[in-house]
Amino acid sequence: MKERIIIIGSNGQIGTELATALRLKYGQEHVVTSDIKPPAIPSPGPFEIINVLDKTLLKAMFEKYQPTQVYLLAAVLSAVGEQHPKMAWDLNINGLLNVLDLAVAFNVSKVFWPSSIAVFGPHSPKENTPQYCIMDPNTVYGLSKQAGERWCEYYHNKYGLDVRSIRYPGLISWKTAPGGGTTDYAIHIFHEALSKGSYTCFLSADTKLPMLYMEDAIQGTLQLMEAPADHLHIRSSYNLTGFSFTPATLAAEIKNHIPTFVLDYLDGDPRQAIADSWPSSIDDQDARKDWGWKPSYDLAHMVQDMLTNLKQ
Ligand code: AKB
Repeated sequence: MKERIIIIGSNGQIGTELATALRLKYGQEHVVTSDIKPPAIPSPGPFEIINVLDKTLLKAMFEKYQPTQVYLLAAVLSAVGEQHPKMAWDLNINGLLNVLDLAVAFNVSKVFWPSSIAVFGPHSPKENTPQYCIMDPNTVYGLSKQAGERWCEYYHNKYGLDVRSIRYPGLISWKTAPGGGTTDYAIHIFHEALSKGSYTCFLSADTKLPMLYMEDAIQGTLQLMEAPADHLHIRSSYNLTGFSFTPATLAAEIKNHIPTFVLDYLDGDPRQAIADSWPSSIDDQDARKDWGWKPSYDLAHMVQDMLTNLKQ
């Protein structure tokens, strides 16, 4: 069967790179990208302007393309979510419900929806956070991702919808800017290390968070979407990680390439409290067992790749 794929929210950090990978795999015309605005750099292949909260237009897009797979990436992230809590809840939850309903109505074969380490909270175990544990998220983004996971599992159990999901940690990439999250510092630091030789970090030196290089995130997402359905025993969302680091360890690694690099820290940023409520490291053994997840980048390899690409 020829796949017909729709990506909703394709202009963002994940969408931009996922669209390229899916077009390479399935062919340009088989992947429709969509967002609320045209992309800054137009890419070849079909594109639609869509707001996932506009049910009428969304349904028209499903009617037009009759998708076999849908990737819903439109979301408000953690830091911006705290500034606009109701808007974040509305987009993250009602956008998801609109897509799940249409996916059932149009017999879509597979749906992908990203969750996040933000589903965990201050009472979740900090190190090697397991798939199942206490989850008490205290950001609107985390609340919406946790509720979204419950909805995904519900649609799978109740309507047989093949919905698949990953709890992404912080994603590090050089092609597209991050979109208003707490882990964004781990990208800004590279840009400023190269342009100014210094960076002021909004998280403290010892704030350890789980992270993943975008190339691995895209490979992992494709791997999960290709896995046989009966191998997947988690229909909420899979824990996933690459490696964990603090701003201080990241800076030390950058200094191996730019010895004069200077990192200092800003006190009192609201993103610190968000980071403090999240895990420091993640246990992703279910993803490894069920669909063969294995990241290929470690911290040193990621830093080298980021600097090489951003220099060009
Ligand atoms: C954020 O910082 O909000 C995101 C995430 C970890 O989901 N990058």
